[in-house]
Amino acid sequence: MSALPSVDGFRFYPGLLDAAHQRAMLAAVQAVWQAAPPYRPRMPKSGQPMSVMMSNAGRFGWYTDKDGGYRYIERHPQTGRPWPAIPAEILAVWDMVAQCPQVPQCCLINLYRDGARMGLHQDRDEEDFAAPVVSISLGDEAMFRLGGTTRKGGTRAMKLRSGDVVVLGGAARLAFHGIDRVLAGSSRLVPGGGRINLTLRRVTKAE
Ligand code: MD6
Ligand code: FE
Repeated sequence: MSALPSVDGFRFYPGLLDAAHQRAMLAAVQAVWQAAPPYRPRMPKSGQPMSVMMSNAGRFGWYTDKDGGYRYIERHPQTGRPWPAIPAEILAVWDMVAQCPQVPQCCLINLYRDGARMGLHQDRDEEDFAAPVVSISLGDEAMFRLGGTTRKGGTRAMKLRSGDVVVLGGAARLAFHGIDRVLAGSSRLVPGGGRINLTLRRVTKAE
């Protein structure tokens, strides 16, 4: 990638996970889905369904619906059960790159199929932005867009491939970002096709 965004605290680890690690990560995600099936969250106010399907692991799960808005909840919205624990192989990636002594409290699992995308947003539903957000991409390639900390100003597009890891920390913790599109059929990792993105984060202030 020639022109990387120069936002302080943005780190890119292309190909950090090799094929064997990607397969292990996929198996871990599939085990989480067994206990916590992916669902389609709805946007606040409009109630419009998101195109991305979601589930979570960890104490807290990110969620949105028409009346409650963006928030963290401690139980799966359909099963009512607590979220499964974050799998060890996923925690290991945080330990490698986060440069943060605390453990992540949420692993949001996004599943992109059938033209799903994600508009430009900031991750700001957490109590504290001191800890970074660590993002792991699996399966089909995607065009990721990264901007600054306001909606004004330029953005950069970069391709995220299976096994790539991105960290938004420091000033980049509140950078705008999104997924413009997923390149369907660019990977054979995910059965049935598609892209999986895992984001690891802290939710509450340090105890
Ligand atoms: C995605 N990623 O890659 C969406 N958030 O599917 C995110 O929304 C994201 O990549 C926070 C930090 C890194 C990310
Ligand atoms: Fe995000």
